[in-house]
Amino acid sequence: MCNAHHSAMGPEEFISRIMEAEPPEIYLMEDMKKPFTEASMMMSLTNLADKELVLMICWAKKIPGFMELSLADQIHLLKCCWLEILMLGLMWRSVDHPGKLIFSPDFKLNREEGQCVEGIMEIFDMLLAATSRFRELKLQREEYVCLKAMILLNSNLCSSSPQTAEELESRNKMLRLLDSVIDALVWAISKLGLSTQQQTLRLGHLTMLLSHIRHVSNKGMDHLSSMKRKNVVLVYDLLLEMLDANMSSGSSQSSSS
Ligand code: AOE
Repeated sequence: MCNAHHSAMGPEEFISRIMEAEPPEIYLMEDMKKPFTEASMMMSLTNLADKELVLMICWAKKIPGFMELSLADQIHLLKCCWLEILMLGLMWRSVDHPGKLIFSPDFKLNREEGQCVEGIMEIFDMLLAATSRFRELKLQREEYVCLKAMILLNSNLCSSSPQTAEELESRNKMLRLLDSVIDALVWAISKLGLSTQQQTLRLGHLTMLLSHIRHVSNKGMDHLSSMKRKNVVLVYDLLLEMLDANMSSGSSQSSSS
């Protein structure tokens, strides 16, 4: 019946809705037995991601219009971009702490601590570099929440062309939603008191950073799959179960189990 509330919403309200959707801070609440070993650091990172992913699903559901997409699109979008979303969140938490990655308030790492996990320092350096760029740009919270929603809605834009009428409709909804997020970002930038020229440049710089985040995420995925034997696979199965339980509740069609 009433889809596309968001297009009638206006950028100000749209931003306040996605600000409200922001997940709470997560504490790892483990007693960090420093120095880390490769296994203990990977375990802590995985435990954190595990908690964050549950909250990420709740977050996505609160984005105006997301629940009106087909369940298949909802799942596909989250599958495509979960590591990018985690990484952007990490960069945001770390933006005021040069040289450090603030995974959570009780789990902060500097690049040297990456030494104990094979191949992780390279990823840390890319994360730190992108974080520095956000610091240079003085990223604002309103802009950050828009970028995160953009990552989600942009993540499967170039994959498989829709076949059925339902798929086509969901894809069109997704594009209109992306329009709303872009409008919201433009509005947020317009509040900063810059010249029109500077506003346009800022929009360009911020959106170009998204391609770096995609790149780091791909590198992170490669790294994670090379770590597969270190219990990461086990968590994956658990997550899939939770996802299933979480997402089938909002489904419009209930033909599956
Ligand atoms: C980045 C940000 C953050 O908040 C937490 C983490 C923890 C791990 C870090 C990663 C990060 C940055 C890149 C690192 C990585 C460890 C190695 C890599 C440093 O180089 C990520 C731990 C990931 C654990 C994997 C769990 C499997 C998830 C499967 C998700 C999935 O396929 N679906 C369908 C779920 C989608 C849910 C929304």
